Parts: sequence; structure tokens; C-alpha cells
Amino acid sequence: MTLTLTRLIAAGLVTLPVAAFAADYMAADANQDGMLSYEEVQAILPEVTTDTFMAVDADGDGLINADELAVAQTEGLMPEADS
Ligand SMILES: [Ca+2]
Ligand SMILES: [Ca+2]
Repeated sequence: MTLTLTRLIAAGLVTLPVAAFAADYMAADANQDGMLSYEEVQAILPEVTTDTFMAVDADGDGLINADELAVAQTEGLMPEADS
């Protein structure tokens, strides 16, 4: 059942509601350094503003690491990852 739904979504035949949207953070990490830059986040989540990004980037290094992402998801700043 799940596999069938996945295939329909992949084929563009089924569109999930916005609330069910899940980001693929692994795919978003374009340079595969294990962190997400603002540009990488924007590629999958264009609605994330610089203000949101800065709020998520707790240590202010300009990159979101796994810990910062986990906190952001808990606080609802970023959608849950697609796993
Ligand atoms: Ca990266
Ligand atoms: Ca950071």
C-alpha cells in the first residue's frame, strides 16, 4: 500500500496536503558537509526566511547542524524530515 502511494506521488499523480509536506534534508545538503547553509535550505524550503534561519542557527556559524535542526523541528520552525 505504502509503496503504491509512494509511486503515485513520484509519478505526480497524487499530491500530499501542505501539512503533510516533509523535507528531505539529506538531499538538501548539496555539498554533503553534513550541515545546511541558507542556500541549501532555500532549495527545498523557499518559505524559510533569513530571520527563521538565524533563529535556527543557534551558534551563529551560518550553517544548520543536526542538533540545531532537531531543535528547530521540535519548536516547529522547520518541518519534520522525510524519513
Ligand atoms: Ca551543506
Ligand atoms: Ca549553526
